[in-house]
Amino acid sequence: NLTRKLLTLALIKDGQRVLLGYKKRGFGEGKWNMFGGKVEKGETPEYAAIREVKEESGLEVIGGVEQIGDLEFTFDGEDFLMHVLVFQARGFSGTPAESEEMRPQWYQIEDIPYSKMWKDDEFWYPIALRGGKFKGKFHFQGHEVILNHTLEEVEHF
Ligand code: 6U4
Ligand code: NA
Ligand code: NA
Repeated sequence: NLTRKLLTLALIKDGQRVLLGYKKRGFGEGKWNMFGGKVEKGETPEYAAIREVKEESGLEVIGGVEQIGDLEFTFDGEDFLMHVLVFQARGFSGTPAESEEMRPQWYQIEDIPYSKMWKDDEFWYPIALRGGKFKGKFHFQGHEVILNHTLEEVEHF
């Protein structure tokens, strides 16, 4: 029986570029990732996603977020499951600013540094980047090897 943790990720897309953050500390340290974190007590996942974007990138989400993904991550030999809801910001304002946790940088879609990211990202980013919605499960050995996974595109959640 796995302990479930609820987390968020937020896609910040502006035309053909996306904002990623280099994670300076914590879970996934040293990897480029979208912005996000744990959903805290009393928060909706949407509110948590917007809060994390502000805290980690300095950007203000405008017009709220829309859910685009539902992912579950498990790790061989570990007793927890990370349930990650992926959202897309409908709009945003401000200029990205480095935080304690993340160093933000815009990437053209064709330059996304998948080799320096979580291995699952290359599976679902392409769906997200063309406006699709998806559901998936990834089982890791350590933080670099996917032992098995499922991924499907969905119409809605
Ligand atoms: P603290 O340091 O407690 O404030 P917090 O920002 O709440 O942390 P954090 O950064 O530890 O949470 O959350 C982990 C982040 O990593 C979440 O946004 C989800 C994301 N994440 C976890 N596994 C991932 C994976 N396999 N692929 C991916 N993102 C993942 O793209
Ligand atoms: Na975080
Ligand atoms: Na955070």
